[in-house]
Amino acid sequence: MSVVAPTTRSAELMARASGLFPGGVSSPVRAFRSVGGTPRVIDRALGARAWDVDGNELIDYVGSWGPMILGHAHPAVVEAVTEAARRGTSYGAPNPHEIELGALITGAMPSIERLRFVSSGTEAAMSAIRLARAATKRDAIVKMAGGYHGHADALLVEPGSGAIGMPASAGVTAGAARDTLVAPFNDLDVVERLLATAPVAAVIVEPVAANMGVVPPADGYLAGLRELTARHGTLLIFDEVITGFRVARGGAQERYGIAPDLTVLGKIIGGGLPVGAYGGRADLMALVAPDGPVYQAGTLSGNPLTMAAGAATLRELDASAYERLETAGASLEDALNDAAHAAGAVVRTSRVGSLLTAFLEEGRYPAFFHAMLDAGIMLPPSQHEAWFVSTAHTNDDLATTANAARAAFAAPPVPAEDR
Ligand code: HOZ
Repeated sequence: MSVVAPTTRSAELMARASGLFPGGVSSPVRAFRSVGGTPRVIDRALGARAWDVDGNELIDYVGSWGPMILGHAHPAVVEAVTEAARRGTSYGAPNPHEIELGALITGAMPSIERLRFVSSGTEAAMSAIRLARAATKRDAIVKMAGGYHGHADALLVEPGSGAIGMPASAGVTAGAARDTLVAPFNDLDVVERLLATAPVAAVIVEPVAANMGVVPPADGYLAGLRELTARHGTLLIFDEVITGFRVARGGAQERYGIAPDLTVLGKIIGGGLPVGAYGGRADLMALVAPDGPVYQAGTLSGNPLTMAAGAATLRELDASAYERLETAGASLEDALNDAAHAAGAVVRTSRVGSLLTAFLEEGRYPAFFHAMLDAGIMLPPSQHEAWFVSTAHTNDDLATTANAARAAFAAPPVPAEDR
């Protein structure tokens, strides 16, 4: 007999939240609009688990949308943040933690010769585009349909994540969108045509698309982008906000062996605190203020808590961590495929390392999602987001997840009006 967990306290808090925040949330996808129902309000999290305010224990594959690669409240991260906080939370001046984190990043990603810390992936992508435009003296950029690079105006054209399916956000002016050209992901022909017809400052791409569900690059795609951009004097920007330190220590650029001109980072490098960074070739980064004319600044950029949390996280991510992430991701994918087969469900899994999506038949994700949640498994509340496996997920957690999936894959679809 399955017992549906009480969620009264979550419902009460969400009722209050909806009077305070649009959708009751601080970021749209958390509002459960694409799966229906009421979000769980989270009280605390430890390792691979989160507990909602009603005391329900959940195995967590959201992982704060990527940063929690070591699981929640990892002792080394908690200690680093606590120690840093005792020394003050922000100085508006250089601090040793940012120097350590900067060196850890450049050590892992050789294409990043210099970098600048900011406070979110949005800020990092926006700044990288500004830099590319200044360096090339060109206005146009190319992004991929369903590619998500945060919510700067020029990048909210055919975006992914919570805005997937929108041509652009309301409030983005025609002027801001005019210079953004769009190509389908994994289609080199369209990129080639765009670069041949207009002077393009940069091609920005998630090297593994992870905001339309996980979609790996086709063989030769990233190499093709590298070759085409080099041929046309266009910069290649990898948005590794999700893939950086996730699909390999050196990110997708290490995994696929392609060096971009500029890289955008976020998530893991902040250890669960707000962060972003952009960096790349030294000659390009020399254009950033105060060395050069491209202005960009931030009160909380490089703040010591984030930098300490990020450095502590990266120090833990050794070769054995990546081996574990790879095996755990692969065994979860295999178990999900077996569960789907046993349930007679049509499911296509897509995975790169510890990043995966189970694509269900059209309209079936909401029922699957809720059946999993009722069984104590917290998945992203959208078919178009990635699941994140951490080093804290045990083999038992993965087996529990697969068992739950076996029943959940068979859940009847929720009618659209009930979502
Ligand atoms: N844009 C994030 C997913 N791709 C969601 C962030 C959040 O809601 O926390």
